[in-house]
Formats: sequence, structure tokens, C-alpha cells
Amino acid sequence: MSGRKETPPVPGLRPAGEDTAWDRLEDQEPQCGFGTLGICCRNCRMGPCRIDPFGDGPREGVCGATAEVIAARNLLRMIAAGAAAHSDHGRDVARLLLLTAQGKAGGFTIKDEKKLLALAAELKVETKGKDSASIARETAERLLAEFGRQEGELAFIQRAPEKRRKLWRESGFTPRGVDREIVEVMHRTHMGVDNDARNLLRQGIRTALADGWGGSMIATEASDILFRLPEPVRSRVNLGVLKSDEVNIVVHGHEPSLSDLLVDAARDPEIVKLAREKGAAGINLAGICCTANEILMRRGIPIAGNFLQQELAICTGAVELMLVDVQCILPSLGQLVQCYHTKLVSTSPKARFPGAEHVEFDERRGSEIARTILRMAIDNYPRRKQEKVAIPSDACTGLVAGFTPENIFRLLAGKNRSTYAPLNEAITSGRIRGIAALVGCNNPKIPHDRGHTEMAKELIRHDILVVSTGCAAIGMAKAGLLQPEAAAEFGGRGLQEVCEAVGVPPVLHLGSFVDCSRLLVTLCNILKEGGLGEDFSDLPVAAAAPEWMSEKAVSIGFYVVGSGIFTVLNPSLHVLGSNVL
Ligand code: SF4
Ligand code: MSK
Repeated sequence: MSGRKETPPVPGLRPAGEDTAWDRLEDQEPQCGFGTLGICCRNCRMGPCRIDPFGDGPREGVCGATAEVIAARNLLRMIAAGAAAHSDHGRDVARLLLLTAQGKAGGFTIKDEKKLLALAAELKVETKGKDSASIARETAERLLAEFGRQEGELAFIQRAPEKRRKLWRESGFTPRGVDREIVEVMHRTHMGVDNDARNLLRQGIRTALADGWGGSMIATEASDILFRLPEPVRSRVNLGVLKSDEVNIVVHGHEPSLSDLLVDAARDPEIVKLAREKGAAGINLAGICCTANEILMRRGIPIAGNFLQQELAICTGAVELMLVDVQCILPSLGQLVQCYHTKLVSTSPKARFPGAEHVEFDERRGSEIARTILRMAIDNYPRRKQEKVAIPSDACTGLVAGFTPENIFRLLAGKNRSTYAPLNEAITSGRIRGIAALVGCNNPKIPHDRGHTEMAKELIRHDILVVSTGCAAIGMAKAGLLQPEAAAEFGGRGLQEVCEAVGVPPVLHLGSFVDCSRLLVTLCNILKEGGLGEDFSDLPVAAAAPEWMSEKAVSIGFYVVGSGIFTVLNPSLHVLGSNVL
């Protein structure tokens, strides 16, 4: 389009005339000022209404809603949508656990019995004399019941320190089931219901807490049982992981289920033979976004890129098939693949894309579907146009991922002890001055990955240990910060000592965005170890999403704030048109 800046997002890789998110952002500029400030409303058909931020025009909507009410309602709906996305993902994994326990899921097994038993004990599932299928069934049923809990406290709320739970009880923040909280948000933000910005915000925090301590935490726990608890693993990241002579399959989205089966199917000698028969040297599986993080953490599968690289991966001309499930999948992909040989395959009944072929995921036929998709990719390999192939092969960095609250303390304390004491001692002695969680997305409004990498370098230089999830972790991995050697290059002296003694990077990758729940559990363990306070707010910890774009980031931001942790979001929320917010 005319007037666009000639600045390629990745040096050496120019999309062949096709639009990317950076181009489309330019087409959108200047963006709507009312929307940016959060003071437009279309919650009823007397509107849409807007408030004049300069005071010369309308000060209230047709119904009389002020800037405060409008901005608060808009914010609440963002939190509800983000919480819904995480929690619906969590429900699907819990449901898969149930189907697996019932023997109805094709190709899935329970891979982590130890984690299953630990969770069953926590949820007070009777295990004596029962086989693991029965224990898994009852555990899955308990988890599924949490989504619709009408009264009382969520099971995982018990993990939080007593002081915080008391504060939540006294403030009316204790969340019930996430389904109930989200419905209540939609009710309260309907025209003419809750017209008090502060009261609305209380419900926003409660809903976000239902996500963090409910839906998201269930997603992580059930995934660990089904697909195994991650362990530290080496892998590679960036578009250079794509191979010029292999069938490249890129999995994208958020769900771990089908992609886990694809990893096994791609190693099947019969499938590899089919690829060779088509002239390829083999099959190369890689990931984008959080599906990538899921199979990186547990299977060591390389990552082709984070959120804003999904179009660029197709623009390499070397992707035979991109498989998409749910969340953060650009609708533009359906158009973009028309310019290349890439097949876009959608799999979720919840997410369809014009321009994609749909192969619906059905848990009962999981392995069969995985093999069908691999065959589609293999059959597409001869259609690759070599003249269009442009893999930036030097864009490839090593990384170590796979950290969890469970293995962090084992690593820190040595094999025979399970304690957070060395970490707490490193904090009290000042060798580690704090912990910062850098999480979240990419946003074309911010130079790609710069928010994450610059903040991380500054933090580790000041002896702050960084933990990360989601696309932020992928961005920092590309900058080499997820390699143990990065401690010596970028870390302060105290952090260097700790990282070198343990052999870990100064930035610890804890998983996909939904796995921000692992941050909460890690902090619970630090508090339980003792010596650093009684509540999260006593700890030297902070969180930031320096390039966020997704409503999920808003939900996470609010459950982290609601848990008592200093939190920074950049860009700012759409609330600046309201003084109260
Ligand atoms: Fe306008 Fe009020 Fe309707 Fe919103 S709810 S569109 S502010 S009249
Ligand atoms: S994919 S939610 S852009 S982290 Fe989880 Fe990345 Fe943000 Fe999507």
C-alpha cells in the first residue's frame, strides 16, 4: 500500500508483497482516540456513545454513563474474554483427562502418574486400592466441577498464603467458579446494571483471580498429568529452525493435545518413509506461539517464532502445512497462504478460518488425525516452489527451557533435597535482588521483542532473576537470554554466581502463557519456605507484559495484581479517558 515505511520486520526476510501485521497497523493509523482512551460504548442500541475527553462535547452516554463507567465496563469485558480463553482451554484439557481415564481418547495416555497422585491427594480424591484410571477419572471430575463452582472457595485458592486469602475474603475478591464470574461480568456490564466503576473493578479482579487460581491453573495441572511435567530441555528458536530439505510442519495456537500426538507420529518410521518417497530428507516439526511452548517444554521441539512471526514463517516459502488450533491465530493467514504452497489446516470446532482446510480434532481418534495431517503435509512437499524459499538459516539460537515450580527447587537444592531454601537464602543475602516475571505477547506497536529483551537485560544486570512464559520467553530466547552462558554475559555478579552454580540461564522459561499459574505456585513455595514474609506483597517480585496485545494479558495482569504483585503493562490499558481508572 502506498505511503508505507520500507522497514522489513526481520532483516533479510521480505514478504513477497503480501501484507503483514506491521503493514496493516500503518493502514489503521491514526487509531481511534475514543477507543484508545476506553471511552466509547456500544453496549446498547441507544448508542454507540462516546465521551469527549476534552470536555467540549458529550460528558455522558445517552443513558448517562460517565467515562468512568464506560471505561470500567470495557475493561471488565476484556478481563472476562481473557479469562474465558484461558479457562476454556483448561476445561478442554480437563475433559481430555477424563476421556483418557475412561479409555475413550485415541492415542492419549497418562504420562505423569506422580503428578496425578500429588494432585489427587491435594483434591482429596481417595486413592487407596484404586487403579490410576479411576484416580484420574475422579481427579478430572473434581477439576471440571471447579469451573461451575457456585459458592465457596476454589480448591487451588488453598495454595495461596493465609494472609492473602483473608484479604480476598474481607474484600469480596474470593473467586467462585470462573464460569459464574464471567457470566456475572457480562450481566453487570449490560446497560443499566452496575454503574459504579469501583464496584465493577472489584468484579474484574475476582474474575481474573478465578482464571489464575482456577481455569489457568487447571490447564497447567491437567496438561502436566497428561503430557508430563516438563524437565529442563535444550532446543532451538527462530525461523532458521525451518529446514530447506525437509517437510516443515508448523503447529500454532495454544492447545497441547493434538500437537503432542503429532510429535510421536512424526517420528514413526512409516511416516518418515513416506516423506522420503516424496523427495524430502525427513519431517521437521516446529511451533509458533504457545502450542510451540507446550511441545518445547515437554518434547524439546524447536520454535519457529512468536506471535508476530506467524506470517513470516509462511513467507519463508518452506512451510508445507501450518496447523492452527485456538487463540492468537491471525485471520490474515487464510489470505497469505494463497500466495504460497502452504496448507493452512484448522482443527478446533471453535475456530474456523476462511482459506483453511478443516480437519476437526476428535479426541477419540487423536492418533489417526495426527497421521492424516502429516500425510497432507508430505503430499504438499512436491508443490514447494524452490524460487520462493527464503529461510533465514542464520536466525537460529540455542535455548534451555522446561522449568517448573517442582524442578526449580530440586535444581537449586541438589538431587536429594527438595527445598527452596537456597533460593530464599540467595534473596536474603542479596545475591539475587528479586524475581521479575516478563510475560506476554508481541505487539506491532512496539519494535519486535525489544520490550522483552531490553527489560530483561536491565533486570538481570541488576541481579534480578527473570522468569517468563508465552511469546515473551520466545523473544528472549531469540536474543540468547535462555542460555546458561547469558548469565556471564548479561547478569550482575550475584545472579551470575547463582546461575553458574546451578547451571541455569538467568531467564527461566516456565511455559505457555496459560502457565503463568506456575509463577503463582513458585511464589507460594518461596513463602512456604519461610524467611521472606507472609504474603506475595512482601516478596521482592514484580511482573510485566511489555508488549501485550491479548485480552488474556489483561486477565493475567489483574490476577497478578489481585495476588499482591506490582505489575506493569505496556502499552497502557484502554482506560486513560477515566480519572478513576
Ligand atoms: Fe450509550 Fe449507555 Fe447504551 Fe453505552 S449503555 S451505548 S453509554 S446509552
Ligand atoms: S501466544 S496470548 S501472543 S503470549 Fe500465547 Fe503469545 Fe500472547 Fe498469544
